[in-house]
Amino acid sequence: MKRILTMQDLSCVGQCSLTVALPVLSAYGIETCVLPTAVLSNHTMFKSWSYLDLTPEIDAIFREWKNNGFKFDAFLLGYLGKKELMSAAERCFDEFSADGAPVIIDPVFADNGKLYGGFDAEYVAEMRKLIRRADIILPNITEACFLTGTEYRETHSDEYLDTLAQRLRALTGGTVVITGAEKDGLIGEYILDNGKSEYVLLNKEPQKRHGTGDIFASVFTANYLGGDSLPESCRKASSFVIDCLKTTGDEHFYGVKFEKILKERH
Ligand code: PXL
Repeated sequence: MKRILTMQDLSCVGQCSLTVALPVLSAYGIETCVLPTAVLSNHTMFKSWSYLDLTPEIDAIFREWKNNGFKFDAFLLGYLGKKELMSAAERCFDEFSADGAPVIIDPVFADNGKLYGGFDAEYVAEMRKLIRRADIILPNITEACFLTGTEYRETHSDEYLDTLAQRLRALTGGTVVITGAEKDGLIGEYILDNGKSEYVLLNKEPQKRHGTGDIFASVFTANYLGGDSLPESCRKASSFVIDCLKTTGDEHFYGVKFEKILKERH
């Protein structure tokens, strides 16, 4: 059985980051270890939140992991929150990777053309460096634009997506999976892997909800580590997110009811 380390925040309320990654990865049979980057009362799409930065605890955690000889077979990074955590992430890859452990990074700092609250150009610049360590990156269109200095557009031609993907590829050297790519009224991923590009597209649900990127990243990672191909992992993750959106309805504004879909599928 694979042992993964997922590094992202713990938002006590909000169905995102660790409260998604932990149940999803575990349900797929993966031993899931966590490195919480911060504890928030709730995610930052609510009108206010508290924020405890856990950077000061990282040294102690790493010291004990070293003492106990822990290694991880894969890494999934999501919302880190502070740029200081990027060097912690690099230390983590250096010190705690089992042989050949893939690094999957969802940059998580922006959406809908804008940075999330609390992020700035410096954070983006640090993320640009961190993704050099990734085997696979999972940015949405907005993050892809910030990372590559490309103009944000709501409609995506093949050329636009290809430019974004090639620019990202030049930054990371790894596989690029751009999420939220839209084509012919469908939505999904634009993948650039080893010089080959392809779309994975499904029907678009009209509503947008918070946390769906985190669900996508977790389901994608679970399937990919389970041996599915990149496009198949994307297709399963997108279809999972679409089912979550369908089941959630309009009255639940801050996330999606992924628990029901997870239960049905396991
Ligand atoms: O879903 C991404 C995410 C994760 N964690 C926190 C967030 C967000 C997006 O806003 O605020 C705390």
